[in-house]
Amino acid sequence: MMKRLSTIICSLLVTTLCSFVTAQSPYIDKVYDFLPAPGQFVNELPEYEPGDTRDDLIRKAEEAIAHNEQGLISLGGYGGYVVFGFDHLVENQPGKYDFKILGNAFYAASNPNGNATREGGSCEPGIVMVSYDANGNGLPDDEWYELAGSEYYQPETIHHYEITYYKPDENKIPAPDKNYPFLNDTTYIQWTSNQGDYGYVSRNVYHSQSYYPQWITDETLVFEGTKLANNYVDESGTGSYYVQYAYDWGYADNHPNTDKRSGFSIEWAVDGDGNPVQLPGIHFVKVYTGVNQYCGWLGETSTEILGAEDLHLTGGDVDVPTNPPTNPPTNLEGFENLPGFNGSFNGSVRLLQNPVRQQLIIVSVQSQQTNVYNLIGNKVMSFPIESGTNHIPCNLSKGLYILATENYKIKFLKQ
Ligand SMILES: [Ca+2]
Ligand SMILES: [Ca+2]
Ligand SMILES: [Ca+2]
Repeated sequence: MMKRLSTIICSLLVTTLCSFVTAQSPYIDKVYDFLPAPGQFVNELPEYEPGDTRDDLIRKAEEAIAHNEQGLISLGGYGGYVVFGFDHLVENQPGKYDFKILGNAFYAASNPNGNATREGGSCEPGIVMVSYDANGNGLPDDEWYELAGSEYYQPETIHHYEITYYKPDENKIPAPDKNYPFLNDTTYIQWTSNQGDYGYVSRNVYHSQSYYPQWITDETLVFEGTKLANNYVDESGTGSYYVQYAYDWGYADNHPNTDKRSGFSIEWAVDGDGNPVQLPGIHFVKVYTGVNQYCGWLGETSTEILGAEDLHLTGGDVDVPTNPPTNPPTNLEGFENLPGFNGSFNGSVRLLQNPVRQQLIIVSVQSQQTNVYNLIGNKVMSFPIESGTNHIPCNLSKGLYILATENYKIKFLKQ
């Protein structure tokens, strides 16, 4: 009887262990959403077929990148995104890369200017966000957190950027580029942003299909997020050789897949105000194209995704080399002696929209005095802020400044 009982227990254990093991795939299990911004690969990667719905395209994206298929999907121009998930909690292990995202980034074999010290080639950085299934329903309907990569605190990085693309009239009279015959319509798809800039996604002779997602009937497409500074240089000076330089760390499709910097650590997570957040792990990932740039004959820069994997299951969970900061840098190049600065950042104040145009938009949890200093340490503005969102007119000349309260300090760029 004992033997029989232990056999039953053993087989139960084996069954349980087996189901436990088979339930944990290191790779993407499911794609939950997919919406590329307009671009030359839209409706091709994956392919739109007449009659396809949004669900069909989500399924096609899943067939391409889930289960280690390593097909390729293109997220199009700035803001285009994919949301995917794992079948288990990807653990946040301290000091370790936790998961990896596969793109198609590569470094150029040659650079006409011999700028060998910078890694560059085809690097199309995508912003990565993560989510923990807090309500346990298996769906990505919980809080999202951005992974603050190397550029997060750079003054050129714009947070809360919002772009609107306008559905094109496919039969409009094209406006070809006189100098670049491969651009056959330079006013094809118009876009505007909440920063006051605007432009067009051009059409080129290499891709003749519509660049606007055909399964979307809306007249406009709106995307919101963090926008990185342009990362390309026309190294030829004549538009024939563009190099997109890699950002340091923390972005998808930014370093080759063989580079450990295509890995991500969940410890980099911040909330919408930039406050660091410690998560036990994550179930869901969102990636969106993080630059809004156009490189001549290369077209718009678009992040591509081939897959993702849990590095704790594939054995690639090496140490994060330099323990990058998840807080704003505390060594602000000599400005730590500014009056009232105690060297810590408690997140009670945030500067929205950096670069600054006509006004400083400051969110604060308390009323307090606020000062602005120029780069030689002179106080150039001083004003009180209230609890809540403050709109402070700013007519400073163009340049870099420091905004400082008692316990918060940030560099900003006045445009
Ligand atoms: Ca959920
Ligand atoms: Ca980690
Ligand atoms: Ca790419």
